[in-house]
This record gives sequence, structure tokens and C-alpha cells, in this order.
Amino acid sequence: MTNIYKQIFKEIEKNDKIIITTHIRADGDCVGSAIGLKEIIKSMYKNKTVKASFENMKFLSFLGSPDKIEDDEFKNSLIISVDNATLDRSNDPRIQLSNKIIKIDHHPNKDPFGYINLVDENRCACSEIVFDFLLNIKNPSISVDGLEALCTGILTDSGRLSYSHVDSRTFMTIAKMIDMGIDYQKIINHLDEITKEELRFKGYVLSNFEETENGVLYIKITKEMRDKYNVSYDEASNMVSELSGVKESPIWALFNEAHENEIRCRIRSNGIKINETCEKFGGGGHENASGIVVDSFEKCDEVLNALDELLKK
Ligand SMILES: [Mn+2]
Repeated sequence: MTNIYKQIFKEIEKNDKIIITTHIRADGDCVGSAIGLKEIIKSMYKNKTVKASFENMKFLSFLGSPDKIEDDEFKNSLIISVDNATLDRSNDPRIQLSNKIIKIDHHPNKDPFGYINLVDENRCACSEIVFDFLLNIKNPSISVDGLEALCTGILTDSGRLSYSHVDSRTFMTIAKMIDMGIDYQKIINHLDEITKEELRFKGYVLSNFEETENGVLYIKITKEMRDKYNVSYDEASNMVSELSGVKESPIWALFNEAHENEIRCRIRSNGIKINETCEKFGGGGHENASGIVVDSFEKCDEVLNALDELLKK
């Protein structure tokens, strides 16, 4: 076992109460790596209390639900934060109540807030790192549900195994999971599920997206539009991938009004680094998938101008 895995393993052995946290606005990888890690600890130690805290997302509900956790529990538990780059983006602010935080993540390590930090930027999903951790345990054990959660995390964070961080290890990981008993087809079917409302809204996005001078494709979505089509905020946000694939437009963006004076930008790219531009607006993320929160649609135009500059170059 490599040293850092051993260190984390020792900490898990030492602590009988463990809480797993993730990042705000859950995605497949944070729920997947949280449930996966929880299932590892649960299967290996029947006497430990392990709880996972994450935001409930409808499209991920097949993986399981978050646990109810009291404030006090945070004070005397070992916290393992998965898939979260910075402490201020934790899904659960009560993480600050603990002085024992381990960080497991695959985002740029700008805030090594754990007393142990297992961070590998070269992995396409945090779930991949959790699976590696499992394989490094002497007598590993995990439920099939846990494996399926980890597999979901890898599939969602890698754009179904299509993004740049996907490498042979990723495919071997999935292959190994299939050998270990996951129902791969079931996961794909769950992830493909769509409502009729979403389908109609997809039609709206496909026929109403706009374009900047140098080819950034984008769509602005207001609460009014979502209400008209009867889709949720998250269902609308997921439409960002519909704007991908146009050769002349390697950057695309979706602006979604979350609340009054709060517009969330999802920005994606193919081969062009966008996270540094997003950081200038107070956002961040991966080289090809980043986000920003701004307070007006006018500010979105400033973001679009900056992205347009990237294509101009
Ligand atoms: Mn992730």
C-alpha cells in the first residue's frame, strides 16, 4: 500500500465515527465517491458509524440518500471530504466544527485543507481515486451498490469516458468493476433517463442557443423559461452538454438564473483552458469544465466577452 493510502487507512481504523462530505451542488462524482467510500468503510467495519452528507439530486437518487447528521457529530468525527477543492465550497458548513479532515480530491489543490490530502489532478473523477484506495487495502470489501456509485461518478465526471483525463486506468477501473459484479447497463439506463418536459426543453435549447463573434455557443435561461417548460433548475443546467460538438465552437456555456441576482454559468470547452478565465470572475473548476456565479445577465455578457477573447487567440 502506498504511504498516503496507508495513512488514510490508519485514520479510518482509529476513528469509530466518520462523516463523508462533498462539494456544494452535488454532481455524480461527489455523490458517487461519497457513497462508494461509505460502502467501503461499512463493509469493512461493521461497528463503525459512517454517514454521508450530500445534496439530494433527483437524477442521482438511484444511488441512495444522504444521512441525517447532528451538529454534535461533526465535532467528534473524522471527516473525509471527497471531490471538493476548497473548504468554502463544502456542501456542509459544519465541516468547520471538526479538526480532523482528510481531503480526497482530483481538482487543482489550491486549498489543501486536510491534515492528509490525497489529491491527484490527473484522475478524471474522485471516484477513481476512491476505487484505487479500495484496491490498495489488504482484504478489500465493498457492496455492489458502492461500486455502482463509484462507476456512476466516473461516468458522469468523464462525460461517459470521453474527456481528456480518461486514460487506460479509467477503462481498467470500469472493467474491474464489471468483473466485480456491477450492472453497467442499469447505470447507463439511469443516467439516460429523461422526462418529457426535459425532452421538450432540450428542443428549446437546441433551437434557441446563441453565438458570440468568434463562436462561443451559449444559452441564457431564466426562471420564467423553466416554469414555462416545467423543468427544474438542475434539469435545465444539464442541458449544457447539448451545445457541445460543433467544430468551430470549442467553448460553450449555459447561464441559468438560480435566484434573483444569482446566475450560474456552466462553461465547457474542448481543448481550450477555461478555468483561469473563470477564476477571474470568481469561479473555477477544471480546464475543460468550470463554473462561475454572477449577479446579473449583464455580467454574463462580460464572461462571454472574455471567453470570446480565448477563441480570438
Ligand atoms: Mn469530480
